Amino acid sequence: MATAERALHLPELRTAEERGFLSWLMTVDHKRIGILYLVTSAVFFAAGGVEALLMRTQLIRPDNTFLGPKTFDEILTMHGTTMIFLAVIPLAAAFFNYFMPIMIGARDVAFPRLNALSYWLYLAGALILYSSWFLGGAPDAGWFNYVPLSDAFSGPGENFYILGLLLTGFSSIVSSVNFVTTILNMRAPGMSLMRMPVFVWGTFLWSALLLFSAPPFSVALILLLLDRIAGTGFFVPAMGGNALMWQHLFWIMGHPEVYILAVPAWGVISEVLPTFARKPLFGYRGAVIALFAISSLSFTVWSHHMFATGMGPVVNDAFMVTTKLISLPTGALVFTWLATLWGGRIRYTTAMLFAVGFLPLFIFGGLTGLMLATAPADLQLTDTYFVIGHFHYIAIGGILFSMLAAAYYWLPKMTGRMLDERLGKWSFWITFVGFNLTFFPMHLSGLYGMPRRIYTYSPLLGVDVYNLLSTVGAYVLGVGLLITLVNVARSLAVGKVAGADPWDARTLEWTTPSPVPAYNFRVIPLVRGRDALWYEKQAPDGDGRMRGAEEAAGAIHMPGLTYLPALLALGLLVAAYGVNFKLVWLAALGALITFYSIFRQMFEADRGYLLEPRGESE
Ligand code: HEM
Ligand SMILES: [Cu+2]
Repeated sequence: MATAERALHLPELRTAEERGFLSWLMTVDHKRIGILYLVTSAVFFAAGGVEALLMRTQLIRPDNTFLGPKTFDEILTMHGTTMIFLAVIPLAAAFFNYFMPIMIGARDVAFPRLNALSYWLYLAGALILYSSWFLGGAPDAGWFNYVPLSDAFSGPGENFYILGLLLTGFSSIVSSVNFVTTILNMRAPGMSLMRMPVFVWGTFLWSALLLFSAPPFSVALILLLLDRIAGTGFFVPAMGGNALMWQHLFWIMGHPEVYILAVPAWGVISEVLPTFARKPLFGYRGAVIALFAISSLSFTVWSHHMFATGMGPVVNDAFMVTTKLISLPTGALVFTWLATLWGGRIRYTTAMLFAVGFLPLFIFGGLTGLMLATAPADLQLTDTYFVIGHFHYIAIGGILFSMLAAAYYWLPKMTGRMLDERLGKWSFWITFVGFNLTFFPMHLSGLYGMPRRIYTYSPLLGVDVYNLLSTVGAYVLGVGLLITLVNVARSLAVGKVAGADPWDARTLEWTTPSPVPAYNFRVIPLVRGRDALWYEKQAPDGDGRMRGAEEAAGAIHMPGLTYLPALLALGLLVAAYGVNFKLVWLAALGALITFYSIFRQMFEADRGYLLEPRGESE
């Protein structure tokens, strides 16, 4: 008889391996869905990166003619929209999907089928957006798609923006419901809320932010769609509508969006720093409270993006104050990380380099943010390259760097193979130098008056040298990122085998084999402290390994494969094209597929299957 103590050291089960293309289409395993998210978001990150390089190539010298104004606007819009909605949010979803359930000691998320649906909706939305290049032209009204640039009189591209982002928005809402439910209901015994890793708190708040911000944005998109295809005038002043209302509805999502991108990043930093400083996170409670404070405050600041719209000094000052308030909890977080490093026995692995590199870049981006939050200063700086410099310090220095830290930290767990540290360090340094070379000069060109969203500029402005530096830097940055890509490919082919716990880490995912088996845990673990694995490594009454919360392990129930979520997303994709081209039959066909999938789902009992421990006699 296996006692609870020894239960976790039972041999792993042989699972009927999911193989082949179809199995990816039908999977409901949170880990495989995480991998789908990771690969897809990497592809779109590359697309957004190529778009960025095209823009920088056009801007390398004044009066350049490489890209015309129309193409530049399309590429600019697609770059911003891609990076935010198709690359960085799903990149966070990739790591959340793969690791959050394991970090709380669960076998899957609460609703595995909904989880698959989230991924397919995201992919459908992304395909709609990108198909615009081949169907009459990409959207060109900027990532915030302001009216009147996006109203009924503008080109066909905006429809793709609207329909694509409606689907990715649904995808985010579905994920959020799933993650919140999972975190509240599926934690292993002993995993109280205040023992959860900060990364899991990140998942929770990411979901909460999306739950409150995606619906108003979806409503705004639907209103704009009606303006464009049904002749309503919600945003058309001549018809009694209000153009500025779009900006409010956009930024009530758009500002929290910044934190939707940042909260996962902070979660990663809060896992990587303690592991490689070999200390617990300093001030865990304070960090959780700060995350809650930032997330709630983020809904009170949206109009700081609209200082220049003539709201008047009273309104401007109110939003200036709420914005500056956010810097208090954010500063507290930064001190949490600095104090975690203080006196630690630091190991500078590549993951740690990216996490430590994050700190100065994020702080710098935060400081220029405080400058922009000063309403009268913003009136001078808005719509200049100063803004582009500021938010890329957050978007790349803050967010992308921590996602790279996450990749170097967690990919060995996902693939079972280590990344090469030498290549990793080259990648870090080249990325770090390239990044600063690209974006630091933008603050200066911006202060000298270089407008943003402009396809060319005059030599008389005197910003040639800054633009040259930015473009050279962008290529250096690209090389740095390519090295990581090569590193990943190399690791998949010939990387060192990782083993369960290559970093001597603290949290539950490192108690499972790498890659993690389909059922995650042979026996659900018993959590006895905040850093569950670290606790066992230190505990005088332990043997350094996790204990099980159950008696001997019986069969494990697994959910069955299904094509229904992918089919539902396909239905909505077809319906979206129907709406776009005003083809009633196509929209009806899409609706039919969608409803078929929903009804099948309702009346089909998923019995799943049992994983039996075979040939174990204990
Ligand atoms: C990989 C390196 C990147 C480079 C070289 C780069 C470069 C640029 C450039 C040149 C612009 C155009 C500025 C203008 O004309 O106004 C731009 C705009 C923008 N970028 Fe990036 N970027 C990069 C990564 C990112 C990332 C990771 C994000 C977001 C998470 C991002 C979000 C945006 C947004 C939202 C805009 C504004 C688009 C608009 O005004 O509609 N970028 N970027
Ligand atoms: Cu904002």
